[in-house]
Amino acid sequence: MASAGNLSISLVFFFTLFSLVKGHEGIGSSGKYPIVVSTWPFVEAVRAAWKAVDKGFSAVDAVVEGCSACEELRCDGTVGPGGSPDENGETTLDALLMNGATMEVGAVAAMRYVKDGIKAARLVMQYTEHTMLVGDRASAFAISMGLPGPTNLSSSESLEKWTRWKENNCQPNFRKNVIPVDSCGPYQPKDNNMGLNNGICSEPKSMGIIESRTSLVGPHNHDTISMAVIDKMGHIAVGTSTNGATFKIPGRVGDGPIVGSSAYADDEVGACGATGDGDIMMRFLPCYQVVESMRQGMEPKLAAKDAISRITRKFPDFTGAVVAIDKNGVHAGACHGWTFQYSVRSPDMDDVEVFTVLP
Ligand code: SD4
Repeated sequence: MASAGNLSISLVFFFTLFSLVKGHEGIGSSGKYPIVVSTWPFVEAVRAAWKAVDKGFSAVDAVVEGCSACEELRCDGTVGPGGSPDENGETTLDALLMNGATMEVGAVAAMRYVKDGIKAARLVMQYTEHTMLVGDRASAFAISMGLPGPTNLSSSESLEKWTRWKENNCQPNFRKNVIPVDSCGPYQPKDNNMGLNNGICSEPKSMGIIESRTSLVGPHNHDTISMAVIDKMGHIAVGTSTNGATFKIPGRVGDGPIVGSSAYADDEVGACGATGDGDIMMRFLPCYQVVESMRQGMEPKLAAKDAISRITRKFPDFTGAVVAIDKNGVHAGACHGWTFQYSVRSPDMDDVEVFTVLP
């Protein structure tokens, strides 16, 4: 039988949990900063960013703190090392950092052998005139600038997942219009003319309904962290970190490191973070769209919904979400294909609160 002491501990635990995940309607306003907003219930990551920004660190520093915490925790297996094996069983990282005060951006894409995605993105931003480095060269740069590596980014879970996928004849996968020579490839183009139409002009295929990708991209294999912070000075920064899509074709780069797609920030307006089917989302730059719509006067809620509906008009089966925040700390989310949650910490909250957005 539970003692009175145990009962009160259980009640405290229950109410703490409840207050963390109580599921607000998916729109809110602090009207104050500093503020931290992140995709998904990545509560520890938001706490880490909050700790930094509340102490007076810059928005950029706070975003790096928050996203690094998620990489270390391997949030949901889809951030940092040890998740989302590609067709070869390898884990690679995509990350982006943007300073909305200066519009500086640093990004790394398909980075191998280095586990600190967001820190590598910061090195690109701070120590180069470039915006993005990719693949092995991104790894070499990051290591040369002091990050640990080369490191094997696989984990026993990612290798086990990959082994099961191989045993299932490499299904599902991201290939289309190909014939596998063997069950797991190599693959050859089905039409055998390398996609050319023998010099004959043809009508582009109408968009119609695109085949469903939900077996590849869904609630259980897509949980990028995309975080926005407004610091005490009112400066805004955003960052994204992900190990991308599970069983991707080696070399694939998702929306994570694409500025305007997974995240965007402008001190004059606000910021946006995105998560979901990056191969589709990066064609629409949803976060650039959100910020530009807010610049034109749209409320965050409407701007978020509008950005999502621009995608669903063309890809009705798409899965994804955005969270928008204006420069005054008003935030809102919109999603399609899944229930989306995002986390917020602002001065009027005792701890991180999780907001739920229904499709
Ligand atoms: C990607 N957008 O690589 C990322 C994955 C993701 O929520 O967002 N997961 O496609």
